[in-house]
Amino acid sequence: KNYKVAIVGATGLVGRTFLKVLKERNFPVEKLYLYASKNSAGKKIEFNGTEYTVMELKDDAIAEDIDVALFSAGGAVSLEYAPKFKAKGAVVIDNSSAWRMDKNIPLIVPEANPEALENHPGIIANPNCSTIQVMPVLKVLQEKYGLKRVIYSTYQAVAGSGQRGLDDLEANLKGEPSKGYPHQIAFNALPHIDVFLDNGYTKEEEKMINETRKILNLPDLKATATCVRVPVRYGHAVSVNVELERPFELEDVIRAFEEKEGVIVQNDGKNNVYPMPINAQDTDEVYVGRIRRDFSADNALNLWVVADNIRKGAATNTIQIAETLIKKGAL
Ligand code: 11C
Repeated sequence: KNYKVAIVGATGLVGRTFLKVLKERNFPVEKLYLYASKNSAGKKIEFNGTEYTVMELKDDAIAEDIDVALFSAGGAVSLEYAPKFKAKGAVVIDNSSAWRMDKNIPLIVPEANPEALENHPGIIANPNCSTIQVMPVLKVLQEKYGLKRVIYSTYQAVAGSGQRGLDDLEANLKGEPSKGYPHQIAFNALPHIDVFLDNGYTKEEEKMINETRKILNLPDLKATATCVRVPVRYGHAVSVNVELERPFELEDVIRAFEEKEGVIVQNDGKNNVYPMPINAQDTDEVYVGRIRRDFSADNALNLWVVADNIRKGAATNTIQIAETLIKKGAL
């Protein structure tokens, strides 16, 4: 069967990547419906030999025969329109943070919790990019040894802020000030992603903690995070310190990562082999390296995890959720 696919936010950074990834993975598309804001309506986009015109997102433009709608147009649009698309019979897979922590909405990384798609309610949430990329790796450790505590420190690319982040970095490199970030990002590091909360954390840090607990179904997992924006164009890196419930042998951990679908081990520091954003760019895998024992705690491990935040962190994971639904006969 081929599917009628809607993309909401079709002209944004993630929206454009949806189209690229659908094409690359030969997703069985029968027809596309492309939606965006008024500013982008009327643009023409070619897909598999057919030219589509981007439509303005409004109630009377929602087609009646959409099978699956991929949303990446921000939380407010998702909150308003996901239920409207669902009411017309579409399954919505949403990239925004709007639905993620709703207890009725599954939050999915296919390599970690595909079982949570059973009896889904018609809206499915795609996690935050920095969370997604750590899940395939942590799932391996959870299954083999149990998780006791996780400490994240992130190094996040400007593409995480969309086109505006990329534009700020380029502007800074020409000596111009940032328009989106509160400070210069070129040659700098900002310990500030998303808004600050009253408890001193940022919302990005809170998202990583809460989403990890939900995806791994460990509501009491001890977890903390520090999220930092760095002047990298594409690809987030996360330093992960993890305490396990049970003892491990390092070579068993490495072998288990090597066997995990979607994970590539790059772990040969002496030969300068370790994951880097510049190599992860434009790929769909999660890369793990710097795998080493943390001698300061029992059963503890340090890891360095890198992925393309726009692909595995957003577009690819969303499309993998749709592919998983197809496999389960749920689309
Ligand atoms: C960033 N992780 O790098 C953010 C972007 O909750 O979907 C994605 C925000 C989200 O800025």
